[in-house]
Amino acid sequence: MVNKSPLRIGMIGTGFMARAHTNAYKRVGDFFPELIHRPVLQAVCSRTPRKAKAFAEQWGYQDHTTDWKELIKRTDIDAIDICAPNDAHAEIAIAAAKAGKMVLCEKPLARTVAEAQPMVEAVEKYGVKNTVWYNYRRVPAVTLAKQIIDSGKLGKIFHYRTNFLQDWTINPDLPQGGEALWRLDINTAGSGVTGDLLAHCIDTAMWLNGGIIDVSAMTETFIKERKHQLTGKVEKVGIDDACIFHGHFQNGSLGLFEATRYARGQKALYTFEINGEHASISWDLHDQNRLGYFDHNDESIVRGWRSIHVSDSDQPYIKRWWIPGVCIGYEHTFVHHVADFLQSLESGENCSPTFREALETQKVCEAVLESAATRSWKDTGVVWKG
Ligand code: SOE
Repeated sequence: MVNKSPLRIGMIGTGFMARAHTNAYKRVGDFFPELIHRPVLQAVCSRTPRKAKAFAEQWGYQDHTTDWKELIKRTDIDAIDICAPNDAHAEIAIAAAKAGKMVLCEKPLARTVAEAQPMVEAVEKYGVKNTVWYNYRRVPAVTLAKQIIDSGKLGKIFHYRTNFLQDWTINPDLPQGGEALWRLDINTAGSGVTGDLLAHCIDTAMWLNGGIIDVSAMTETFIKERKHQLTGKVEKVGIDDACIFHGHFQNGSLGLFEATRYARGQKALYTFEINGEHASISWDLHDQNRLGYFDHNDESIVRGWRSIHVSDSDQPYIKRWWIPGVCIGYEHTFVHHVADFLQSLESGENCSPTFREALETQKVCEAVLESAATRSWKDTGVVWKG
């Protein structure tokens, strides 16, 4: 590492997201060689000693521990990456900020707004760099959608329609809780699809189309009771299995959002379509390198939906990778996020979404859950500067 400034990472967690982030730390220097900072895999933490050791050996962390507090105290760590379940985010993030560490937190920021608020205050009070891993913003086609919208090509926006559909919890015999299934346990996760899936849709939507000001929602829990992994008892399921809401954006457009884990056949079908006065855009995670684009200004005889293969060097992030026309994938979104984070250390800018921006997504999630519980419209209280 010639003339590079190490950014020593303390990773908390060893699951799917810890792998995705670690891969990004390892790859970023090769593909963004001009960046001054280079991640160094300093130490990884898991409550299970065997997992901590195995993860460190497999992914190349220099050290491992079972105690996140010890990790945060270490003077040879610059940044804490929180890939632990949602109920651990607040305590770890606040302690890390107090210790002067940068904090990169997996989404959603927290379980509730009340939990998220002091996290924002802590990173701002202690002046530490922070970001939340809403990775889909950094799919090149999604970033291109942002550029097109910001250029004004769509004109006035009327509609924002989005889905995140999965099918992995249909089986009623699936237990809740424990290491693999904490997303089904209300105490650990905070909510079901609203915090896990709609949070992505809301983050992308507000980034592309501005703040969501009010919502009217319904949620459903299809399987009412499941055995809990930790207690062995059949317990009430507290999470939302499905959630549908609509609402108004600050710019006057209408939003329609749906997420479920009960769409048989859909594994991670995240889609959005945006309809403007002059043009429309559509995107689909299952075909993530393509962006649908319809321009009403096209000559009428050739007017129609274009399917733009976002793989050319003048499109976002693409020149970093291979040759025009070949594809990149899911893992690259995390590499792009790390690259932008490292760039923000050089420029002094924030790396979006910051904790403060992610708090706005949290407010929408909470308003959605409250609206569903009370069967009434709720103002979100979102402050969106965009
Ligand atoms: C849930 O299955 C999940 O892994 C989410 O937690 C992620 O945030 C989403 O990107 C894919 O689905």
